[in-house]
Amino acid sequence: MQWLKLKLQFIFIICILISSAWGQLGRDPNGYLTYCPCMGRFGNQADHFLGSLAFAKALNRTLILPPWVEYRKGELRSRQVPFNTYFEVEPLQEYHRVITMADFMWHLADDVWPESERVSFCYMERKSLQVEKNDPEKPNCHAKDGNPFGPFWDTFHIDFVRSEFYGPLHFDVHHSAIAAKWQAKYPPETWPVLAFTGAPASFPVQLENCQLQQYMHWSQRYRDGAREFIREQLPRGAFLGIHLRNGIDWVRACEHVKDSQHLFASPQCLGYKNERGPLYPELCMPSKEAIVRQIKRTIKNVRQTQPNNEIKSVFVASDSNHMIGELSTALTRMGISVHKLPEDDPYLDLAILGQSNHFIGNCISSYSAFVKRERDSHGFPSYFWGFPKEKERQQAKAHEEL
Ligand SMILES: Nc1nc2c(ncn2[C@@H]2O[C@H](COP(=O)(O)OP(=O)(O)O)[C@@H](O)[C@H]2O)c(=O)[nH]1
Ligand SMILES: *[C@@H]1O[C@H](CO)[C@@H](O)[C@H](O)[C@H]1NC(C)=O
Ligand SMILES: [Mg+2]
Repeated sequence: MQWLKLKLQFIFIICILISSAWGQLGRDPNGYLTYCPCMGRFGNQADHFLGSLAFAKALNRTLILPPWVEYRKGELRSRQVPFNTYFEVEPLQEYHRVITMADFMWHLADDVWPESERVSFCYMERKSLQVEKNDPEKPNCHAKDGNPFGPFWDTFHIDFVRSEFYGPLHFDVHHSAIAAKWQAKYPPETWPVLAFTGAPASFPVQLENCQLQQYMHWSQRYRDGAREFIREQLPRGAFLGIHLRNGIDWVRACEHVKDSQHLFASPQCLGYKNERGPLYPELCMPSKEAIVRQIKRTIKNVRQTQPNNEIKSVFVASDSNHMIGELSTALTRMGISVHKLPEDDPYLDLAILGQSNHFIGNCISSYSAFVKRERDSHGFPSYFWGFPKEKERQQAKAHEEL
C-alpha cells in the first residue's frame, strides 16, 4: 500500500516536471520574431532592443532574444555574446513572452523553423557588396552579407533560403494600426518566424518605449560586480558617476551637430520635438574646463540641498580619456577622490553608473541614454554635460538674483 502510494507520487511528480518543461518550451501558436542587432555598439543595440520588444508585443509574437554583437580590436568578425550574460531573461517575461536564441534554436527550431523555411525579412532589396551576387531577376535581402551580418546568423548556423520584402509596412505600432496589417499579411500559421535583417525598431528609441527599460535587469554577475566595486573601491558616502564620451569616433560624430536638429540620443535632453531647444556643440563635446566647472557646481549644489548625503567621490566611465589627472587636481582640495575601473569593461561601467547617487551623462550618446533610462526607472537623478546651455543658465541665475 505504502509502496503504491510512493509510486503514484513519483509518477505525479514526473508528470508535473514534463508538463512544466512543455509549458516553457512548447511552441507558441502566435509565432516568433527575431532580428540581427546589426547596427552600432551596445547603446544603439539597446535602443533597438526596446523597440523590438514593443513590436513583438504589438504583433503578439514571442521575441527571440538575440545575442549582443560585439567588436574587438583586430578581429574581422563580430563576437556574439548571449543575451543573458548581461541581462536576466525572467523580468522581461513580465512584459512579454521571450526566449533566448540559444533555447529557441536548440529546442524549437527543428519543429517551428525547419531549414527549408528560413526566410529573411527586409524592407526592400539590399544590394550585395559582392556585385556578382546581385541577380536582377531575384532581388535579395543578402541577410548574411558582410560583418556583423554573416557572423551573427552563423552563430546558430542559420542560412536563409529566400527573402521577403515587407515594405511599405513599418514598425510604428504606437501611432498607427500597423500591427493588424502585419498580422494580416504575415499570419503565424504560414509565417511562424519573422527573422529581420536589422532591428524592427527605430533609432533613437521611441519615447513610448523608454519605460520598457524597467524590465532590463542586470545579471547577477554585473549586479555583484557593481556592488563590490562601490563597496570596496569608493569611500563611504554618496558618489557622482560621470560618462566622458571623447574617443576619436566621437569627435567625428560631433561634427554632425551643425547640420541637424537631432543627433543620436539627443531627444533625451532636448525632447523629441526639440521642446527644450536646438542642438549645440557643447552637448556633444564639452570642454575640459566646462566638465570641471559642472562637476564642482554639482557637488556644491548637493552640499547645499542634501547636506546629509554629500558627494564624497567621482566615478569616471569613458571610452577614451578618463581625465583622472585633471579631475584629481581640481577636486582633491574639495575632499573628493576620483576613480575608474582598473580594466576596461563597458558593461560594468554601465552597471556602476546606474547605481551612482548622481549622474552626468552625454546627451548625444546612446550609451549615456541607457544609464539615464535605467536611473529614471528607479527615480534616480541624471544631468547632462552642457545642459542647459551655460550662458542661459547664468542669465537665468542673474534673473533670479535680481
Ligand atoms: N568601458 C567603456 N566603454 C565605453 C564608454 N563609453 C563608450 N564606450 C564604448 O563605446 C561604445 C559606444 O557605442 P554605443 O554604445 O553605440 O554608444 P554611442 O556611440 O555613445 O551612442 C560602447 O558600446 C562602448 O563599447 C565608457 O564610458 N566606458
Ligand atoms: C497572444 O498570444 C498568446 C500566446 O500564444 C495567447 O495566449 C493570447 O491569447 C494572444 N492574445 C491575443 C490578444 O491574441
Ligand atoms: Mg554608437
